[in-house]
Formats: sequence, structure tokens, C-alpha cells
Amino acid sequence: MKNSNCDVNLRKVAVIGCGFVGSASAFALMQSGMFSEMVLIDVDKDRAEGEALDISHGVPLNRPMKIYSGEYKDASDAAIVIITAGAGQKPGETRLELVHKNVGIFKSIIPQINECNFKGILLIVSNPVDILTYTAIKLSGLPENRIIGSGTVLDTARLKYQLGQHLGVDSRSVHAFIIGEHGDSEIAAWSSANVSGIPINSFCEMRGYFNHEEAMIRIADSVKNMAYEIIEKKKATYYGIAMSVKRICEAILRDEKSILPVSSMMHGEYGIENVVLSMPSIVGKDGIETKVPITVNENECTHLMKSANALKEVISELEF
Ligand code: 6V0
Repeated sequence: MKNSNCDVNLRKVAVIGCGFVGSASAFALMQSGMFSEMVLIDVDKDRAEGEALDISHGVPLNRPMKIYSGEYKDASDAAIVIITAGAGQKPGETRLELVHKNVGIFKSIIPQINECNFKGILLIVSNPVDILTYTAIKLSGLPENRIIGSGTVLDTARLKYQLGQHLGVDSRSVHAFIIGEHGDSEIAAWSSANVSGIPINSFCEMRGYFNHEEAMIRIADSVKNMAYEIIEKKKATYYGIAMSVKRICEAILRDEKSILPVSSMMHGEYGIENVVLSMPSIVGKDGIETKVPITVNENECTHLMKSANALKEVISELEF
């Protein structure tokens, strides 16, 4: 099926980088039934081919779908190209420490996407995701709305999950965001957090919890450090991010206009510009439609500035 823009096949997705994150994302996308064609690309061609073979054996158990390893030209008409290529964090390593290695990898990948005259949405997942989304914007020349970083979609899911567990309530009824950097300077936006419209602290009291300050610090720290904890225990994280990738693709493909905390270029919101970070944004068929300026209190705003400054410092060391 083609859309009005006949260069885009809405049933096709491409995944660049087929390690833990790329293969888990491909697996989640295959099971979602959203696409009928998926191309896997990796510098390690055997790896891409092996993953394509393995995942394609689920076709008779799921639904028809063409899954194969390929080249950049195969991704030219994909509706969404997902980049998960790059080194992952080693135990104890921060996301920002990956920057030079992975910016170098993006400098080899993005020009190959440019050569394809790609008209779809580029979804960046590799870390540090905010810096790499900025890199993709600078190197690709694609309109900014079509370049989305997975941002704090996973961190926000972790926050909702922990709050749901803490309060004994369905985590889908928890409305709360992690904003800013996907990393050590991220911020839990408590001042706008609520459970089905009830301010978070009032809901906590309904459930018999009164020690708000202590609980907020404990939960936000646990969310921030979750990747370190998982990497310490199993060397990598991939299922959570794979499901986040699937969720973002769903919002795009179904033109859901869902509000997701993806990362994108800031243009003066909260006084921040020329840096990519996560804010709740409306996501649909054209990528990011607009950011949603949630209310942040003074303390959250100060931390958001600090997060932006930390990312700007890293950007200032890069050459494009
Ligand atoms: P991995 O298992 O080492 O896989 C990386 C893959 O990238 C390998 O198969 C490589 O061959 C491939 N690769 C390297 N260079 C290139 C290139 N130039 N072109 C194509 N393919 C290439 O790492 P893993 O899958 O665990 O992690 C991938 C990235 O995702 C890392 O940067 C992680 O830090 C990041 N994550 C991002 C998350 C998020 O929330 N945004 C969450 C988890 C991991």
C-alpha cells in the first residue's frame, strides 16, 4: 500500500543495526502485524541475515510478512527507518560516554540514507539518543518533524510501571512523564503527574502513603538508574526499548496523534534552544506534530535547563 506520497510504502519498515536492540525491536514489530515488509541492515551482514531468518520463521505462526536482510537502497521507500546501530553501554559506562564512537557510526549511516532520497520517518534509538538525534538532524537535512528520538519513552514507561506497582493501580491510569535527557540528567515531572486526573500526592494519600518527598526521590532515582541495574545483571537492555519502538511506530503508522515523550529539537520552549531533548509531543503520520508544553514548576525548570546545558556541552565538542 502506498500513501499519497508515492515514495513511501506504509507497510514497510527498516531496522539499521541488528544487535540486541535492533533484533528485539524487529521481533516486536513482526509480532505487531503493523508491517508486511521489514528489511534488516547491519555492517555485520551475517548477523542481519541470521536475525531475518530466525524472525521470519514466525511468519507461518503469525501472519504473512516479507523479512530479509538488505542494503540501504532497500530502505529507500520504508515508512519508518529505525536506527539502533552502535555500541551499547558496558557495565558502569554512561550513555554520554558512548558519544564519539556512535557519532562516528552515524557519520557513516546518515549519508547512505540521504543517497536513497528517503521520504519517511527516521526513528533514532542508539545512545546517547538525544545527541544522535541532533546528529541525524544536522547530517540528514530532513525536516525536523521527520526525525524522532525514542527519548524518554522507555524511562516514562518505567516511571509509570513503578508508580503503578507502588500505588496498586493499573500503570496505564498513571499519567506522568520523564522529560529532558534520556540519561543521568533526566527529570521526573512530578508537578504534572496524576492518576486519572487526581494529583499524584492526593492519590498517594488515598492509598495510605504520606511520605511524598522520600518516595518521589526513591522512585525517580530507581527509574534513572534502571538501565545501569539491568546492564549490571544481564549486560544489555533490549525488551523494554523494543516495546517502546513498537509503540512509537504504532503512533506514526496509525496517525494516532498520541502524546509521547520523544526527543526533538528545542526551539525556545522553556527558554531552551538548539539542543535535542525529550518533551511530551503529539506523534502521528508526519512524525512530531507539535510539542505539548506541560506545566513544570521552578525546580523542574531549573533541572531541565541543567539537562539542556549538559547536552549542549557535549554537542559543542562535536564537528559536523
Ligand atoms: P549491540 O548488540 O552491540 O548491537 C549494535 C549493532 O550495531 C551490531 O549488530 C553492529 O554490527 C551494528 N553496527 C555497528 N556499526 C554499524 C554501522 N555503521 N552500520 C550498521 N550497523 C552497525 O548493541 P545493542 O543492540 O545492545 O544497543 C544498540 C544501541 O541502542 C546502543 O547505542 C545502546 O546504548 C542503545 N540503546 C538505546 C536505548 C534507548 O532507550 N534509546 C535502550 C537500550 C539500548
